Parts: sequence; C-alpha cells; structure tokens
Amino acid sequence: MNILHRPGWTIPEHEATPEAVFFNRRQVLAGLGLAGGILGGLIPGQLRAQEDPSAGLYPVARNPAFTLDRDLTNPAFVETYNNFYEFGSHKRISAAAQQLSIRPWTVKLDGLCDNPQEIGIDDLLKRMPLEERLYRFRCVEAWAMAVPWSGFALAELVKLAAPRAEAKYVRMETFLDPSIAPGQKASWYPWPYVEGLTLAEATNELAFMATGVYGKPLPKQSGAPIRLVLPWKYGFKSIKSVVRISFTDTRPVSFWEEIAGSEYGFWANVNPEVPHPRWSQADEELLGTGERRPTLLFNGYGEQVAGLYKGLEGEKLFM
Ligand SMILES: Nc1nc2c(c(=O)[nH]1)N[C@H]1C(S)=C(S)[C@@H](COP(=O)(O)O)O[C@H]1N2
Ligand SMILES: [Mo]
Repeated sequence: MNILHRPGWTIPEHEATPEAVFFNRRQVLAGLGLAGGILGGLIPGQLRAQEDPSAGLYPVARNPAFTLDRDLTNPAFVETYNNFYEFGSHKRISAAAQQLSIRPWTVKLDGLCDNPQEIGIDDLLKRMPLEERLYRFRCVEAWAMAVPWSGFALAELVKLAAPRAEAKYVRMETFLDPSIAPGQKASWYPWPYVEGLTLAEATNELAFMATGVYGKPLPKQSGAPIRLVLPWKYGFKSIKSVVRISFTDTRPVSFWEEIAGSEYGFWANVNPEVPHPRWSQADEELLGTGERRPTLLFNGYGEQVAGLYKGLEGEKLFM
C-alpha cells in the first residue's frame, strides 16, 4: 500500500474480466464439477473450493437490519481484485492464494480470558449463530465495494472466550507459512499480519467475523476460512485467515502501523475530511462499475459506532 504511486483503485482495463466471460467460465467450471473427482487435481482453485466441508452451511439467513445505499458489487471483482500481501503486493493474488490449505484449521483464543482454547473451524461454525449481512467496504486506497458477508458477530466469539476485566484490546493474527505464501518470504515485512481493536469495538454490533460471502464459503483469496470485517474502518483492519485471537491490556501494533504508522494508524476510521498523506479520501471508486461516490464519515456507520470514540478526540482516529 505504501509503495503505490498511482491510486490503488485503478484497475487497468486489461485486468478487468468482462462479466459475460466470467459467468461463462463459471458455467464451464460448474459442469466440470460433476467430474470433480477426476479433474480436481487439474484445476486447483475453483474445484477445490467446492470441497469446502462448510459448503452445506450456506446460504444463511440474511439479517435485515443491515441495508445498503448501492448495489452489491459483482462477485467477479470481489473474488479477483484482492489485497492479501501474503500472496503478493498487487491485486491479482487469487490464483496464488489457492495454495492456502484451509483444513485442518484452528483458531486459538488466548491471553486475558477465562476460557482460552484452540477450536477447530468446523466446531466454531457449529457453535456460532451464522447470518448474512450486507456491508459497505472501503479500502484506504479509495476503492470500495458492497458485499454480502456470511458469518457471526465478533461479540459472540468474545463471549465464548470470556475476557477478564483487565482485557482492553483484541489482537488478531494471520497464519504464518512462507512455504505456501510467497509474500511472507519478504523479510522486510513484519509477518505474521497482525491487527487489533479495542474490546469496546470488538463487541460493537457491527464487528463481524466473515466465514462466507455471496452465499458460499469464503474463497481463499478473501481470507478463508475466517476473516474480520469492520465496515466503518479502512479495509486493512479487516484481517484475513485468522489463526489466533488474543485478549490483552496493551494496544497491539498492527502490520501496517509497524511499516508506516504515519499513514496507517491503529484507529483507521473512515473520514472523507482526513486525507491520507499522499491522496484525498473525499471520494471513492466503486469496484466493478467505476462509479465515484463521496466518502461517508465512518463509511456511513456513524450511528452505530461514533459513540465508541467519545473521550478519544485527542487520538488520531481517522488515520
Ligand atoms: N492477512 C491479511 N489480511 C488483510 C490484508 C493482507 O494483506 N493480509 N489486506 C487488507 C486490506 S489492505 C484490504 S483492503 C482487505 C481486502 O480484502 P478483499 O481482498 O477481500 O477485498 O483485506 C485486508 N486484510
Ligand atoms: Mo486496503
């Protein structure tokens, strides 16, 4: 991100898959899926996705409390235009990300909590109340999307861990395995990817752990099998492929904060009036259509989250 010298939302024309081509390809793959046992090894990513053991859980019921002011983004863009530095410092990482093995997968809950544990993703999925939510999503690079996530409120996971009174922050960590994630061989980055939020933010109704999208399990490039979604903050806070969630009394230093703290801070709440040091945040480009829209304070979620920041006005809340 800090090495981009053109706005990150620029999608070179030759990279955008025309919709018709995409959907034809999907139909072809669906047909091949009937013979998945034979062809599974030949077309790694797409066919393996159909073997996700959680596939039967989706689609889940939509929570009608979360509505949008724009159309959902075409899934072709959501699935092929990604930030996931573990697999490359550009947007076309979806093929490389298929190297990620998402079973077995455990999430460790530890730190200042009464119920520390390491729980398998499929057990976790059975215990959590799954729902679908339509959320806006805003990358710090000024591209935006609107996505139907499936998953559960982070507050439910916090309840499962039972944090102690001293716990003030939640720290999350992505997997670490340079043998499958070539980006993690770049030693100048502080791997693994880490993110953090206050316990008050983590228990806000909007904080969401996504395990699916568009009525299916998350594709690997989107952060399978479980990723955070904080729709009122810049996208880098929404850490992917989480393996560890810790409760702590010290503010975690996140991946991008460690790399460039003056550009990507701890709070990172969306605000059109606070520019990034190298570009304006006044408006955003919608992925897929190229439409430009004015950026909304807290990405339009002020009613739910503004109260979290009372008394914190001295902090750099919007960077
Ligand atoms: N582990 C990890 N999580 C990550 C990132 C990353 O590079 N690694 N990129 C972040 C950024 S900058 C954005 S905008 C979103 C992108 O999510 P998407 O690819 O599903 O759109 O993931 C966030 N989570
Ligand atoms: Mo981002």
